[in-house]
Amino acid sequence: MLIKKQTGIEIPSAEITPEHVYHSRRRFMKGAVALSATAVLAAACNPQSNTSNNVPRGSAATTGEEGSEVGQVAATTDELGDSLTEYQDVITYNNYYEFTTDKQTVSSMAGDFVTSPWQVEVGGLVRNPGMYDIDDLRTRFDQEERIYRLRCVEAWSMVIPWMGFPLQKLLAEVEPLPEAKYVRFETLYDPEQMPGQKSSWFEWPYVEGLRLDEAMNDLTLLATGLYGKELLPQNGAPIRLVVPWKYGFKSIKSIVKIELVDTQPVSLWMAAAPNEYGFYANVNPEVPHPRWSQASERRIGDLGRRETLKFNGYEAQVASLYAGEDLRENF
Ligand SMILES: Nc1nc2c(c(=O)[nH]1)N[C@H]1C(S)=C(S)[C@@H](COP(=O)(O)O)O[C@H]1N2
Ligand SMILES: [Mo]
Repeated sequence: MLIKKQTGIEIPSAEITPEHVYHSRRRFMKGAVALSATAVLAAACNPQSNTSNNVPRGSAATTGEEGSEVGQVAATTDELGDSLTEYQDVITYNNYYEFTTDKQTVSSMAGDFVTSPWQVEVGGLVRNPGMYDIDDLRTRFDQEERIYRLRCVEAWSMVIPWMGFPLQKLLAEVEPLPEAKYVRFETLYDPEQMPGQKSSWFEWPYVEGLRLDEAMNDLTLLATGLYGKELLPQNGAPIRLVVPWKYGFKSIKSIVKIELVDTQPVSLWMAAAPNEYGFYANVNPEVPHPRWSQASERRIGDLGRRETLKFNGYEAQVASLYAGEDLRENF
């Protein structure tokens, strides 16, 4: 039986140390600490700093405002029969370090983020580079609904009905050259709008990458909406990547640049924690994170934990991408 909580999500039981706290501590101990770092550390470790933040202006989360309606949600479960995560949970429990490392404050902090006008530059090793306007991207390719499980590396997960189009359609249009081996993605860099980018813990902007064959896989989605509504800023508006068989951090938000390249991109997380986050980051219950197991996960809205599935349950669709490769080596 599936037991659902009555009242949205609760603060996670912090069975794991949140990433930013750990890195703060680690760098602190290394002595590589600037003045602002002390503040970050204090904020991260002080539970009161979480509650002092919940008074922001009218944002989606605080007003209950939703994204504009653009479609309908056809199903109530994914293909495994797992229930969709409540919309309110999807838009109020977010990882978006450009705003804050506090998941439950992202939605209010991101409320005023300007997502229009917006352009995405697609270039690098392609025959037809171009600037795409977001409105063009929304209408040029059929918007499909894709219900995907999202598995965060922190061992929580959701089931989200996305809307968008396969990245392969955009790539087909720009025509990667034979030398192109990887796709590199970049989030907007705008510290005035995204205060988290003023933090020197990370090398901004957020960067992610895929091997070209991963990028061309039919599951790989450029999402512009969820739950039949336009994306809200906290979920990566106006356009973000969704790669459901990889840990959530690969699904980069608010993309402004897509570049075809011949060498493996270095992602923000690879640079920040090279011993923890590899380029591939495929969901794999058998490969623990250095500090916690990945064998199980907490589905937001459920009680208890469930087993984590290899490739997040998408083995049939993606295992062939890694035939003959060592999945531990290639974490
Ligand atoms: N630019 C950017 N993209 C990002 C992140 C981020 O901090 N910045 N967080 C990632 C992580 S860790 C996860 S789990 C997912 C969360 O997506 P959601 O908030 O829409 O559920 O976004 C990913 N994309
Ligand atoms: Mo994540």
